[in-house]
Amino acid sequence: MRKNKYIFLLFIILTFFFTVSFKQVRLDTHLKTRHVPLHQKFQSLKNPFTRSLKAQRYSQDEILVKFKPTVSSQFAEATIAAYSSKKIKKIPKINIYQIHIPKNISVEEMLYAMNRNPDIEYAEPNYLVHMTVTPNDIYFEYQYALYNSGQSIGVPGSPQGKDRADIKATAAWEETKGKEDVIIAIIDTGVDLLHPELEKKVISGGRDFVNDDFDATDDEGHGTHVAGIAAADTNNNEGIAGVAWNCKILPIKTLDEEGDGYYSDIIDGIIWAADNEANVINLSLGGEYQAQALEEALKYAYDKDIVIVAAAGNDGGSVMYPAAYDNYCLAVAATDYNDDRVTLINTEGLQEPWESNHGPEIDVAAPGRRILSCVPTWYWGKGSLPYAYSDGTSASAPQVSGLAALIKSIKPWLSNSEIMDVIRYSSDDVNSNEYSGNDEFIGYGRINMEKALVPIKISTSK
Ligand SMILES: [Ca+2]
Ligand SMILES: [Ca+2]
Ligand SMILES: [Ca+2]
Ligand SMILES: [Ca+2]
Repeated sequence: MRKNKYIFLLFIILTFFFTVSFKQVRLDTHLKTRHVPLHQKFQSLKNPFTRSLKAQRYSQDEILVKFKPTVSSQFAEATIAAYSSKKIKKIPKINIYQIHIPKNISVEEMLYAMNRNPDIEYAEPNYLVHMTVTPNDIYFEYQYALYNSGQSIGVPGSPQGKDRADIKATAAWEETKGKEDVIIAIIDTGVDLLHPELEKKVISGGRDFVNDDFDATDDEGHGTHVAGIAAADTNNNEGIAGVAWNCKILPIKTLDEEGDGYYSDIIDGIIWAADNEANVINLSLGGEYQAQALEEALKYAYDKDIVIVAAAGNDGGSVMYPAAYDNYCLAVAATDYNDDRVTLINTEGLQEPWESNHGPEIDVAAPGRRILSCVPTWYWGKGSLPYAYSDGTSASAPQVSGLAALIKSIKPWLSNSEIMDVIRYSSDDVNSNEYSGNDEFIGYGRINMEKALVPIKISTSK
């Protein structure tokens, strides 16, 4: 048997990575009706949402000018004309002129000139206002990891999260929702190819190294959950939002129906992903042991410019393999809805308390507590919706994979190592009180999609 030569290699125990089994948490049909008013309420939240202004994004032929209070309107308008500009309108009450500047001068030059005029209080660009992007997926409000307004995490009675302890997805989606030619390989238990949130996202039936066929259908559930987090069909009025709205999924089954697998299958999966145009590889799995063959497979994929993201593990011990391969992987730890690292202390009282693994190999963290995503349509049986909450660094890693795919979409010229650095250096050092800077618990910090994707951002004045 092919596996014999790898007999010395050890099992990868998937349960390390989703220590807490799926929680249905009443995402069943009776909740559906309750969702209608919530959905409407969510939509109406659009207007007061945080708005952002981008320094590089302002009108190229209009500016706003305020004259000193001693200046008459007549004189103000004559001054505007003297700059070969035209009044568009005067904004009443605050006496600000919106003006059109001539073609032969740039906004910057005009602002420079006008701001030196003693009759003018100030002149500034006419910035564009962007609303943060709120997808219409009906369970988006339960996805605190993407946008946390301090809402109750899940069903009523569940804990309250901290305002904006999230990965800033909505602001990042202004910048990009991803390109269809960017592919995330999900090396896992497979993916439910017929799931309403995934069927349009998978580029093929993928590859199944457990049963040696070309149909990577998920017979366990884990891979479907991971795939949904990274790139569920988004803004389709259904289910959840994925991090990478438009990027595609390449399903690769290397873990069996129990969630276990041989290193040999993981190795096959990594190489197959690398040979089948994956841009990002997500590995929400791991084993305790180093293996040179595994490292070589990672190198093979890395040398093909692929970003490799791996979960750190959930047993509170040292970082597992492959995540611990510093040269090739982004190792992802788990935080919660308060931006705290997941530990045995803050999961006390759970059926299965767990802790995010730690060590110098950790690069970044992402939320891993009560993460809502897809499960196979057969999972709960008839009459229930195919979504579930789950816990673990397995749920953290695909958020990072989704972010890597978005960066690749908008900046295809960046190398894998550059993308990995962008993810590291744009993250928020949310434990700086205790561990300033890069540390072995959350690495550089909880990822911040907005900082990773939006080049310059000026907040609206308070
Ligand atoms: Ca199969
Ligand atoms: Ca959706
Ligand atoms: Ca590392
Ligand atoms: Ca830190």
